Parts: sequence; C-alpha cells; structure tokens
Amino acid sequence: EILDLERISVDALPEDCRPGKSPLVAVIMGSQSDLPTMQDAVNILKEFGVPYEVDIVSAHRTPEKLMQYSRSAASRGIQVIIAGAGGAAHLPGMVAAMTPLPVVGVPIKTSTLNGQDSLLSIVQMPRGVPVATVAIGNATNAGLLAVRCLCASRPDLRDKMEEYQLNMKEAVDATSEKLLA
Ligand code: RP5
Repeated sequence: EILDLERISVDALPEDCRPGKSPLVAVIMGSQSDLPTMQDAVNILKEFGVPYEVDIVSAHRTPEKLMQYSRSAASRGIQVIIAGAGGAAHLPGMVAAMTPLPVVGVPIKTSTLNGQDSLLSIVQMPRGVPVATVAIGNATNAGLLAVRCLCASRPDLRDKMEEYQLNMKEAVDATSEKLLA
C-alpha cells in the first residue's frame, strides 16, 4: 500500500500541532513516527510564544512536497526550519539545499543503529550547505536554537532566553543545595 502522506499529514497530527497563524518556525519531519521526538521542539516554541507550524515532509516519500515546501518557506514568512529525520535522513540537507533559511537538523533515534545513521546522514553536509545538527533525539535544543536565531531581531525573546537560562541555573543550584544539606 502506498502511503498518501500529503493527504494524511495535517489531519494525523495532534490538534496542538496543526499549522498556526503566521508561523515563524516550521517543524517538519520525515514521518509521523518522528512526532514523539519532535514534540519537544514544539513544546519549546510554545513556551517562548513563537508561532510555528508542523508538517510531515518526506525526502523520499513526498519529494515534490519537499521541493515545494522548501522553496516557498521563506516567502511564506518562515524564518527558521527545524527538520527531523531518521535512518537515511536526507530531509534536513535537502531542505537546506532549497532554502536560504537556517535549517536545524534533528537526528531521530533509530532501533537498528541507535540514531548514529541519522546523525551521520544529517551532520556530514558538504561545504556551502549548512545544517545546524543537534544531538540524537534532542529536539529541545533544536527548538532553543530556533528561538536563538529569532533573538537577533527580537529583544523580547532574548530576555525570555536569559530567563530560561537563569531558571536552569537556579534548578541546578537548588539540587546542589539539597545534596549538600
Ligand atoms: C525516515 O524514516 C523518517 O524520518 C523516520 O524516522 C524513518 C522511519 O519512518 P517510518 O517507517 O516510521 O514512517 O524517513
């Protein structure tokens, strides 16, 4: 059976992942099976109040959609693209080849090779076509990196990022204090 991912993609997503209004960040992934990992990026964007859209775009199963999506993203107002894929993870690199926008790649952990296949597929880009690759499965950092890209022109987000960092520090301090008590 041939999967019609273009048709099912948006309907298949949880309600809070449906495309929003005037999204600034696109979170895309090769398969719906990547969503549990990519949800962490969505959660960060929600936390920072950054409008986002989520979609399934597969380099191999929906190549025409990949081309159309990548080529139109900048003109639709998207500023950063987060792309997650597993195995022969060609999505982030192919997107980067067809957009001037920054692309953050998330290597999805696989059952056969623990995501090392995804990592190497995404990180080893040729000179001239960058993908900012995060650690295997670390979609949280992809979300944070996207917010940091936006920080360059958004002082409000920069303030929130500093608050986020301070909160992390305080959480670590509190844990140390408990250990030492
Ligand atoms: C990749 O193949 C996807 O990004 C996913 O990580 C992997 C497996 O996809 P499914 O077979 O679960 O749809 O394209």
